[in-house]
Amino acid sequence: MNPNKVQDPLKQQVRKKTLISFGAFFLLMGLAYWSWLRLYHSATTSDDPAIHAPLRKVLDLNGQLFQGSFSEQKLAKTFPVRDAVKQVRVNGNLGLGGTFDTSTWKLHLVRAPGDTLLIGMDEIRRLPKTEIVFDFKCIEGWDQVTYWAGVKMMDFLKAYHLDSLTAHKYIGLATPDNGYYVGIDMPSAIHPQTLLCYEMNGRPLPMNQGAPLRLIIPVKYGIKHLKRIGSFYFSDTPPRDYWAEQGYDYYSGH
Ligand SMILES: Nc1nc2c(c(=O)[nH]1)N[C@H]1C(S)=C(S)[C@@H](COP(=O)(O)O)O[C@H]1N2
Ligand SMILES: [Mo]
Repeated sequence: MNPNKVQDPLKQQVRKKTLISFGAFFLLMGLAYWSWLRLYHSATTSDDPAIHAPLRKVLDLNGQLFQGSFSEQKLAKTFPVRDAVKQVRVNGNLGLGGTFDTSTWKLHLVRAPGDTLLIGMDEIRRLPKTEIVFDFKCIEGWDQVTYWAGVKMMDFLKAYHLDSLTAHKYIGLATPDNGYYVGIDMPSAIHPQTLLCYEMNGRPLPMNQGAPLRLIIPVKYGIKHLKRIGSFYFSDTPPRDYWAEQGYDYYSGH
């Protein structure tokens, strides 16, 4: 070592720290670039070719967290019948236009592509009847306590030996003219308070409230309570949903 060159221990320490800092900085930059490269070159998902698999995972996790915010057991609050309003608000008439004959109506239940069951109203009325009084909430900001009756979705599916179809991720419903349509995640569809509903305030559903059969799904906002069900099908990908296509939340739970 050159004896003339006096080594200043403080300077040495500063140099060492500077080197470590630079090293750490480049390492992190490298790591960030590598992560980006991996994401960029990762496969896109079959659901949506624009979404790379790792991002899809984050979206799926968000969906699961959202759906996890209620369990099958968690019930919407119910009320005594006397609390229900007598004048029930009518909101939304998409898919309810034109002349419509409830007497010739049949539910088109698509068990699988090309395998559709036609079910009449008298058959549905013969199934066990369930009533519910709950606070119906519309995303427009109003709510009202209303009284409905029909067959529980799960009782209906069991009666037609369709319970195995609940392995699918979604159900899709549409009005007979396909003017209004919704997609429902399976846990909400088979939630114990979800009804295929044919009565309001103890009387058959009025035409503008979905006669002869509508969905009542208390864990969701009003947009999902499709009036005048025409077709009903099962799917593993999210079925088309009228308001989701306009930018509203697909799940619309509360
Ligand atoms: N066929 C059909 N169902 C529908 C709608 C609609 O426009 N068409 N509107 C939805 C909305 S936004 C709400 S708030 C509820 C209102 O139900 P009600 O008219 O029985 O109060 O129906 C839902 N179901
Ligand atoms: Mo609504």
